[in-house]
Amino acid sequence: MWAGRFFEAGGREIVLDGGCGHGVALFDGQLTGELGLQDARVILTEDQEPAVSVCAIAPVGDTDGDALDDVLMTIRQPSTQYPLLLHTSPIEESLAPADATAVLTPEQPEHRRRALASGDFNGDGFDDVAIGDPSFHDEGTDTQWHADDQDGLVSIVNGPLSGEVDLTQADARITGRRCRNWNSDGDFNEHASTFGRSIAAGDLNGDGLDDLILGSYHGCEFFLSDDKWGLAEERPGGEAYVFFGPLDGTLAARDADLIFIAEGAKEGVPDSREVGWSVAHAGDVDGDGASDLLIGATGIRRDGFDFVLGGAYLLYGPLAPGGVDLADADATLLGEGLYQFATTGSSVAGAGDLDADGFDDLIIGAPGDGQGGSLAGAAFVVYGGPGF
Ligand SMILES: [Ca+2]
Ligand SMILES: [Ca+2]
Ligand SMILES: [Ca+2]
Ligand SMILES: [Ca+2]
Repeated sequence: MWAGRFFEAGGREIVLDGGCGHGVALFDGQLTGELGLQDARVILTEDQEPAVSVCAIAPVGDTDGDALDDVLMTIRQPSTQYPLLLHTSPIEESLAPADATAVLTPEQPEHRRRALASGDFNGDGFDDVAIGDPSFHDEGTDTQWHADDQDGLVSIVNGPLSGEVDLTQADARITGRRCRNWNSDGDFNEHASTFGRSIAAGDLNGDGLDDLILGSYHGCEFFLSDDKWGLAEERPGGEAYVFFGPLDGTLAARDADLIFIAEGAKEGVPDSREVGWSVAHAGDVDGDGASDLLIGATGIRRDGFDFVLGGAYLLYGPLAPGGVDLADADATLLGEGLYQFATTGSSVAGAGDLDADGFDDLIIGAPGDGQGGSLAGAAFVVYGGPGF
């Protein structure tokens, strides 16, 4: 479910996303009482378009410069390909594929789960789109040492967009690397990095250009550096990355301007904290005028306890380029109670200034939290202030 401005200036609308196969509906924002699909302003369901199924939808900011939000959605076609459709505003009548402004074909279109975000990375006034594919994998040509393999992909395409867009021709392309550790038999264990599982955007360094925030909760770019082959622990701690705009050309995760690593990663033995399960531009939480950053980590444990609570790391800007050990985060916000696998931090967001005290506030999701009943889930609002 999302909110955005899709129809006209000044309004605010709500998008209901039923998940893959259940369609999507856009409602006006000023509605009350019990409503049905018949009350939606625009819908797309399989009744209307039996050949396609909507899988994911997100507002992607204003890619065409008319001050209204646009809609990007992943659809499944009968060929089990999952292209992305961009509908630019105003979205008056139809979300049907035939009415899309642009059709984006991913590099590996058979993958269904993609992370979407938008921001104006190049500062031309049109929002640009970032598309993460954590399942992307390309073995490269060095099949023995895997020095050139790519695992997880984020494609950035600059707005405005129209017609057929082939994401092999994206304006910028960032890849992660598969996590491997060699065993004593000369063989290796491996697992996907999940690079691009989470994406967010915002201006973190205050230069007026939006910056790209990425998460890779199984990432091991840092401690699997080339001089540490063979020493790597099997459980990577996860990583988060920030690339300052503008974004151009071919980049790797380790080209990031900022890399956030799990506690212990410097020593090659990170705790498996699932850093970067979610990421967010937090707004200005401490009120110093600089943007702050929130990184969800569903694998954080409470000191002295075995169970996994999850939580989030808060980092106050301005952030100088370089590597940041999350042991040095300005605040670690832990889940509450004693709930194994509370998965606190599976979603994080800047909430704006909810209590109107001049400090931006945070919201952190915990779908496994048990305080309201087994697996009832919870969301925590954390009010900003002059510092934790
Ligand atoms: Ca732009
Ligand atoms: Ca910036
Ligand atoms: Ca701040
Ligand atoms: Ca506040």
